[in-house]
Amino acid sequence: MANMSGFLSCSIVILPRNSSFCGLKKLKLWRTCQYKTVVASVNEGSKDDIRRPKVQWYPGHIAKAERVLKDKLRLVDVVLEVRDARIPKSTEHPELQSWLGEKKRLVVLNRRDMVPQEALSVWIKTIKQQGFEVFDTNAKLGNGIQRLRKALIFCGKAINEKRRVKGLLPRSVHCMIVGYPNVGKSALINRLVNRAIAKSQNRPGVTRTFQWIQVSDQIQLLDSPGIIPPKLVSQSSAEKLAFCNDIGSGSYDNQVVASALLECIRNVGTVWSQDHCFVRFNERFGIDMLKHSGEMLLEIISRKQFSNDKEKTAQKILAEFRQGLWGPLCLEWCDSEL
Ligand SMILES: Nc1nc2c(ncn2[C@@H]2O[C@H](COP(=O)(O)OP(=O)(O)OP(=O)(O)O)[C@@H](O)[C@H]2O)c(=O)[nH]1
Ligand SMILES: [Mg+2]
Repeated sequence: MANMSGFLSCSIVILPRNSSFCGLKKLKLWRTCQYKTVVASVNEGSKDDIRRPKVQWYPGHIAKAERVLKDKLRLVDVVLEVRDARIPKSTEHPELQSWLGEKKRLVVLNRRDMVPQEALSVWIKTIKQQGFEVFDTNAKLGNGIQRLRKALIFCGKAINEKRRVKGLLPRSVHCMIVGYPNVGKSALINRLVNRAIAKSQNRPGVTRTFQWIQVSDQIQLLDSPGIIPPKLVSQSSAEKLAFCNDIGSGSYDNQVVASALLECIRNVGTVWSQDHCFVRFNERFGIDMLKHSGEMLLEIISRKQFSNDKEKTAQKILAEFRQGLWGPLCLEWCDSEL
């Protein structure tokens, strides 16, 4: 795991006397370098990652879902790609664009309630710069849904205008919802339809079949099972999917992943004004997160509160993070921030 001790112990810098301008410049440069190091380690993981057991998940039902999804794409006008706002980079399917070709792709950053506004704004700006229309939603409570609905109706109008020119009758816009498992695809559909029509539960792999859902006479949605690439982009991304419960729990070791999560949070909390998480963590477990490595934190909490049961401790840590009990946290930053 990235060793942050150097960064932390150096966070107080003594500037030489009467060199305020030059010193400040140096400090800024030094901070930028540290920032880059931390962001790189958060996004890419460190060399030490290779020492940890690999997280890999590609069950048969996902392989099948990918095949069907490619086939169903012929039937849709628009694709709504749902990502987890806590890890927008790790929940972007690397092959999606090549499957879509010229088809319209809208990006939804869901779980907006689970990340700080600052992080959300930066991600929205970055994805917009990549040429996509972006929507931020909370599919659990329904925030941001109205804007999305309007955008889909707008897409439908453009399609029907082309149909009218060709002498065809108008029809509803056909939109497929795609994304990694457990990012909130079905919850989003339920919000768009205003009733619980698609099965939505807090575990990956709930939706197993493709299901057409008529939202109104203007919009028809296709719910789809979560997909992930056969080989995950990097171990750092794979671990983040595990932190966020976006891949099957059978594919990783809870203790390894919980330690890695704590290490990751030690990094992101330090850099991106997300340090409320340290206070919350201290309130809950009575430990200063910055004083120990992720592995040590797991060890200490297990000793102090769980009679040395490290598995139970790991499950508790993962559950608390996934419930958002340490406050809003975005676990990855965009490269454009570097
Ligand atoms: N806090 C929060 N929870 C959400 C949000 N959207 C969805 N959820 C919850 O996340 C869990 C997963 O949602 P689903 O809609 O089943 O996710 P999915 O992408 O359809 O998952 P699969 O069908 O397994 O691929 C559910 O418990 C939802 O209530 C959100 O914006 N914020
Ligand atoms: Mg689903």
